[in-house]
Amino acid sequence: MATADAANVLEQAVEFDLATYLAERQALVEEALDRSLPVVYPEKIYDAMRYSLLAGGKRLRPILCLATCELVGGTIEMAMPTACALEMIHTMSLIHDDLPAMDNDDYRRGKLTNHKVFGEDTAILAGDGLLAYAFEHVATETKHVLPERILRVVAILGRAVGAAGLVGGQVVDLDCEGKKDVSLETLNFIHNHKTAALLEASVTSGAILAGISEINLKRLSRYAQNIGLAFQIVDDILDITATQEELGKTAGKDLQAQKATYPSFWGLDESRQQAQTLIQKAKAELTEFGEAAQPLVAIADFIANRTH
Ligand code: GRG
Repeated sequence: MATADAANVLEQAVEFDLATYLAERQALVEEALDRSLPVVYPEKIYDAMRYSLLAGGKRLRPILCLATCELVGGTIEMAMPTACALEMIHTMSLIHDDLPAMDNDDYRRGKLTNHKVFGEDTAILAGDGLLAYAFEHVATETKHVLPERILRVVAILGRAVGAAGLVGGQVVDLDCEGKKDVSLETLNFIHNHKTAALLEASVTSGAILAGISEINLKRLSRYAQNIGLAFQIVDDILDITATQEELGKTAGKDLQAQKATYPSFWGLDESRQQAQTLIQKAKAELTEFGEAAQPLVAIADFIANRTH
């Protein structure tokens, strides 16, 4: 695509009504999540799973999955089970992250954390239940998609969750606690795995369900890796600059725990700059997709400018 055309796509994205787009998608995702997990016996575990799954949140991962499926010509219906599975996996990681053995937090999404309400034993099991159910849900509920694409998505989700993804990032993060000599390389490893891996799986899975080409899949992967790291830089900034009310969780935790963060390396201004650079790089990967990529362009900007 010529440079002028690329600039045009970015300009049109300014006019794109992201707030309405996000609100509509959030409503669809909320409804699908609610329907995905009815309460049956033993009610206690379903109540605990639903407590965190339906506690709000931006629903960014499912929205990205729906957006890339549509970008490649697929439908919302094709991607919704995977979109819900991504939110189940994300939610389980938050439940486990908040446990006393991990980050030990009392608040999440503006509510008491799962273990504070249901106890540690049930919170661990609620996370496990959501994780297993995510895979079941993709396998049993995905309709009008070739089985080999569904299988590929299952493999992508598994990799994003395990030691090559969230678990690997979390383990290095825990190892680094209290250390003063954490390198930028290690910090990048942690967040490429803890945060960017699931965002990348969100972006690629939707596109795979709709049958994307390998070359365009690589473009979307690079888009996702860039927004993933930018997302975490902004998360670190917000931990310093936002209030508990805005975040829905305890603010200032990184400073309190003397954790290595991007602002601790670069300061706030340079961190903002680095996030902007990553967002520009992410958006540059979308030029080939033309106007259809407007939602992804706008979501990248939203990530850089978010306040919670
Ligand atoms: C996945 C098997 C398995 C275990 C979990 C605890 C753990 C291993 C990993 C930690 C993952 C984690 C909590 C990463 C932080 C990611 C992050 C920036 C979360 C905040 O995401 P938002 O802002 O939250 O999208 P909302 O509430 O809006 O969904």
